[in-house]
Amino acid sequence: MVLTARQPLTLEAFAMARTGVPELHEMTMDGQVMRMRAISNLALPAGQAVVLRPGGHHLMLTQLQEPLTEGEVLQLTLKLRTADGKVVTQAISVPVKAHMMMPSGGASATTPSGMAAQPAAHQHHHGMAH
Ligand SMILES: [Cu+2]
Repeated sequence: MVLTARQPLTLEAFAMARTGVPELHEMTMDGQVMRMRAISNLALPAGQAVVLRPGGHHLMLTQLQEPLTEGEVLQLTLKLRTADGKVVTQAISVPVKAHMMMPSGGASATTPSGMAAQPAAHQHHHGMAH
């Protein structure tokens, strides 16, 4: 997923209906070992495309109540904070891909929050080793 903010925003949280504990994660290499950790927020500088993907920053969907199926469209709500401290929310749709790692053109959406979202599959099950 590529997020491009028109004004400086901070992604603080997100929500999805079927997810128990949605988390923002980042992955870093620690020597030869890929590590994943939760982060409290992610800066989205104005005009800069921030890529969310496996291996980097991603939205982690944990404690899914049912498995994701290819072709379904997830409805996520992003909680963002503006530079002057206001909270804005943005609904985005993310199509589920078979392998969850394939890039996707996807639909793009722009809302009054000044946020353009280009969804690509980025969510993964919490079964991965980390
Ligand atoms: Cu993760």
